[in-house]
Amino acid sequence: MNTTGPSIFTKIIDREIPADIVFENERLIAIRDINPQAPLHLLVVPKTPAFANVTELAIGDPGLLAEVVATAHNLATLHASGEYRLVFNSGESAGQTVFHVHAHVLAGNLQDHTLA
Ligand code: D5M
Repeated sequence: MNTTGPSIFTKIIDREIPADIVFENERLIAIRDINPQAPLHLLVVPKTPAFANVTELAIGDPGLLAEVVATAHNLATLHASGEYRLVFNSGESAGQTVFHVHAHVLAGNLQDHTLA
């Protein structure tokens, strides 16, 4: 649970700050990462702020996690070849900086990249 006020993603969902939104429905939003690590680098973000990381999401709403994965596939197909890398940083020491669960969708020439 987020105890430090609205996350940057909640502010984007609420249109308080701008973002390049590529997909949105009632439960998810997808935006272009502000600091892309691959030719295609999207973030698929559940709108609920209830889950800080993918473990919490998997336990709390596995259907929503499945929707994140399906959306990643659909967007990688629409914006790239359909092949993609899905990354969930979970915890500060793993590189997580925003504690509102989100999937990094990376696609295109990833051979030279390690992790987002
Ligand atoms: O990933 C957090 C990601 O969020 C990181 O790759 C940068 C991205 N980010 C941060 N602020 C923005 C805005 N305003 N627009 C788009 N993308 C943003 P993590 O896994 O927590 O390190």
